[in-house]
Amino acid sequence: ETDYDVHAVEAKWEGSWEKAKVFEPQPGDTRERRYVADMFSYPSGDLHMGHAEAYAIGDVAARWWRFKGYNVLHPVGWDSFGLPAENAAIKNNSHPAEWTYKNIEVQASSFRRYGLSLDWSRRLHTSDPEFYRWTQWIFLEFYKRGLAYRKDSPVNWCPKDQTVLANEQVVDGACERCGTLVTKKKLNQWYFKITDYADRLVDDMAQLEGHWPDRVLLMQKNWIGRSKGANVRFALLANEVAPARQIEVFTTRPDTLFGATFMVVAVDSALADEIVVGEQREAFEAYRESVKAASEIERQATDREKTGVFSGRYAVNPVTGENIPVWISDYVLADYGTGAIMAVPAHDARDIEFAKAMNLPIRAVVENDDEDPAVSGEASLTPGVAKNSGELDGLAKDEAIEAAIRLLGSRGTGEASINYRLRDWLISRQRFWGTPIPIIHCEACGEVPVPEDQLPVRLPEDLKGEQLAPKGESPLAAAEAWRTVECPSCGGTAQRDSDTMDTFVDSSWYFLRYTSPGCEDAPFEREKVNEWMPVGRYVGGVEHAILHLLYARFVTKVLHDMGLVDFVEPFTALLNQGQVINNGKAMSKSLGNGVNLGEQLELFGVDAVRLTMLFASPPEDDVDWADVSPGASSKFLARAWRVARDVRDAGTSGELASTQEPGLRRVTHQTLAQSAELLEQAKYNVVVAKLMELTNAARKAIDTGAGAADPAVREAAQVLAQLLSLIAPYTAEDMWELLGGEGFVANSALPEVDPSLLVAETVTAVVQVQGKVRAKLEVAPDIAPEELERQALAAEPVVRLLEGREVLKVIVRAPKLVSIVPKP
Ligand code: ANZ
Ligand code: ZN
Repeated sequence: ETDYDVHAVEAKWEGSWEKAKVFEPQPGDTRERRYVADMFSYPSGDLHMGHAEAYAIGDVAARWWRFKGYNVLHPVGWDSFGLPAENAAIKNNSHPAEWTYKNIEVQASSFRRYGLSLDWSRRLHTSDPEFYRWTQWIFLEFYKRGLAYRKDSPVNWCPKDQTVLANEQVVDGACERCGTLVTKKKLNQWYFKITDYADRLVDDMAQLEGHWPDRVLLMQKNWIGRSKGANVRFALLANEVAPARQIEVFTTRPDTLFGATFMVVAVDSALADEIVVGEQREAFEAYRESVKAASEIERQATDREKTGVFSGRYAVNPVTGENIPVWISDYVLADYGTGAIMAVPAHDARDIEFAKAMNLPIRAVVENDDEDPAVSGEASLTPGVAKNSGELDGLAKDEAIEAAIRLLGSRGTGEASINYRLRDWLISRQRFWGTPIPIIHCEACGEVPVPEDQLPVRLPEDLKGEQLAPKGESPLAAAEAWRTVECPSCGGTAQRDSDTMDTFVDSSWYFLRYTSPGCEDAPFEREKVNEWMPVGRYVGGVEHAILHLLYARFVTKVLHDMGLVDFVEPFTALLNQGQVINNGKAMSKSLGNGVNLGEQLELFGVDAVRLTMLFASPPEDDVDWADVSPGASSKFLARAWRVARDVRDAGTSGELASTQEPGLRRVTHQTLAQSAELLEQAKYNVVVAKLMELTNAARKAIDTGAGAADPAVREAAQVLAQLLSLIAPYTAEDMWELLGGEGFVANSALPEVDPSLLVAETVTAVVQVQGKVRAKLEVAPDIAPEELERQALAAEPVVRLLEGREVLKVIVRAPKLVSIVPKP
C-alpha cells in the first residue's frame, strides 16, 4: 500500500484474530491468569455510542495484560431474557426468541467489526436452555438451603403493564416504563434471602476499597443500611375495647429515651390496624385511605408536611414512667425496624415537625449550645452530654447509649440490636421471557423441587403474540399443557410454578460460566472457576452500582458457602465508564441529539472512533461528542501508519547501537515506560497523548534527521504499532505487517525498557564572563532561558568573579551558552 485507507485496513484484518484464535486462552498455558469482563450486553438493538465507549475501555485493559505476559480471559455474552423481547413479540405476533436472537446477531457482528479482543468460543446467552438450566439449578440449591422462599407480600403493581415493579422502578409513585400510577397488590412470590448476607456484604467491602469507585461502595453501604441501636419495648395501656400489650421500637438513639414524649406507628402496618380500635377507628381508616399513593421516598422526606391521627391509646415510657400518646402517621415506614418509633422531637428533625403539627411536648435531653428546641422549633442535633436523663446525665453520646442499653436490659425492656434497610430480593416475575422457576405445586405434597435430572424446565416454544400479553398472572399460567405435570413426589397431577425469575438472577452468575462454558454437569467447573476468578477488571455503567453488583456479590458468597468457589468477592476491581453525551446533555430521542455509532464508524473508521473515545478524557469521565474530533483522530492514525510505511520503503540499515538518532531512542523508551504506568492506572487518554508525541518524534527523524532507514526509527515504529494496538487494532496490525513483524501485533512481546535511556539527557552549557569561559553546567536540553541564567549567575567561579561588580548585560542562548558582561 502507498497510503493509509482506513476502510481497506479494516476489511483486511476484520475477523483474522478470531480465525487465528489469538484471543482464546489455550489449554496448557501455565502463565499467570487475568480475567477482564465487560458487563454483558442486553440485545435491545444494535450497539450504540455508550457500548462503544465501555467496550473500548475494557479492551485496552485486556490487551495490555496480554502484553504484560498474562494469560487473559476476555469473554462475550448476552443478557438475553427480559421484557422488551416479550413486548416486541406481542407486537409482532411472534416468539420472544426471534427478536432476541436476531438482535444478538446484529450486535455480535458489530462487536466483531469493533475489533474487540474477545474470546468468541465462550460466548453465552442467558436465554439458552444450556445456560438457564444452571440458573434453575442454582435456584434449587438456594431453595435447599432455605435461601429461596415464598411469601405473600404487597408489591408495587403497574396496572397497565400488569407486572410487579421493584422499588427503584417506581418513580414519583408512577411506573418508570409507562408512567401509570403504581398500586399495591398482594401476591405470593419468591424471594432470595439476601438479608442473611447483609453483614458480610458490608464487611467484605473492605477488600474492595481502593479498587472500586468510592461512590459505588458508599451506595451499596447505604442500600444495605446497617444501623446499630436498640430495640425498646413500651407497655401499651388497655383502653375500653382493647387489652394491654407491648409496642417494640427500633432506635439508634436509646440515649434520648428520656426525651421520648410520644410514639408513632406506621399507618400501613399490621400493628396500627390492630391497636386502633374504638372511637378513633373511623378517623384512622380515612387517614389510611388518603395516604395510599405516597412513595417511600416522599414519606421519609424531612420537609414534607407531617400528617397523622391519634390512635386513641397511650404507652408508658419505660424509663420515665410517663404515659405518652401513640400516634399514627405515614412518616414511619411499616417495613423498617419494627414499624413503630419512639419520637424524640427535641433531637430528631422529622419528629419535631410532627410534634409542632400535632402540638405535642418537646423535651431536650442533650446538653449543648443549641437553642432550646421547644423554643426554636428546630431539632437540636449538636452532640453533647445527656441531661434530664436520670442516671445517664453527664455521659457523652456513646457512653450514654451503652448505659441506656444496660438500663433497659436490667429491666427486661430492651437490648442492643442491629437493623438493615436491605430487604430480601424479590425474584418472581409474572412474565414469560425469563428462567422458569423449577418448582412444582402439588395439592398433596406442596412445593416440590423439579428433580435435577429433569432440568432444564424449558419455556414452551409454541406461545406467541397475544398469548404473551400480561393478564395479571404469568402467561405461563395459561399454558395448560406446559403447566400440568406429574408430581415428582407422589405421581399425582400437579402444576408447574408459572413465574419466571428476575433477569438479575441470570446476571448474578454469568461471569462464572465463562470460565468453563461447555460444562455439562455443573454451572461451572470448580477448578476452572478458581483458576480464573475473581474478575480482575470489571467494566460497566454506574447504573449498576447497586443491584447487579450487590446480587452478584451475594450469589458469589452463597456459592462460596456451598464450597463451589474459593473466593468471596467476584470483582476485585471495578471501573465505571463515563457516558457519551452530546452538547453537554445525555443523548436522547426527545432532545434529538443522538449520535449513531454505525454512521461514525462509516465516516471515520473503527480505530478513529475508539481512539476518540479513549483520548477524550479519563475513562470515568463523560465524553461530549460535540467537543471531540474523530477527524483529527483519523489524521493521527494516518500519520502513525505512514511512519511504518516509510520504514518499510527505506529498509533499515545497521544495528540499534549505530543509530544517528539517540534522542528518538530515548523518546521510544520513555514512552514505553510511562505508558506502562499510565495503563496500570487506566489513564488511557494520556497514553494516546504519549503515542502522538512518539509519532511526531519519529516523523522528525525521518524528515529532518537521519531518515527512515535509521534503526532507531524502526524501533520507534514497532513500539508505536504495539502500543497503538491497544486502542486502534486495525491500523496497528497493518503497521506491524509493514514492519515485517512476526505473527499478530496483538500477540507480540513488548521490548524491554532500556533503563539507561530513561535517564534525562543533558547538554553542557558554557558560561563566559567578559568573553572568557569561567564555568560549565550540565543542563536539560529544554531548560528555560531564565533558569539557565539563574544557574549561571549562581555558579561558584562566577559568583567569585562578580563579587562587588555591577552586571551590565547577560546574554542567554539556551541551552548552550550564557555570556555575562560586568561593569569594568
Ligand atoms: C429515637 C431517635 C432519637 C431516633 C433521635 C433518631 C434520633 P437509621 O439510622 O436509618 O436506622 N426509625 C426507626 N424505625 C423507623 C421507621 N420504620 N420509619 C421511620 N423512621 C424510623 O434510623 C433509625 C432511626 O429512625 C431510629 O432512631 C428512629 O428514630 C427512626 F434523636 O429513635 B430514632
Ligand atoms: Zn405430590
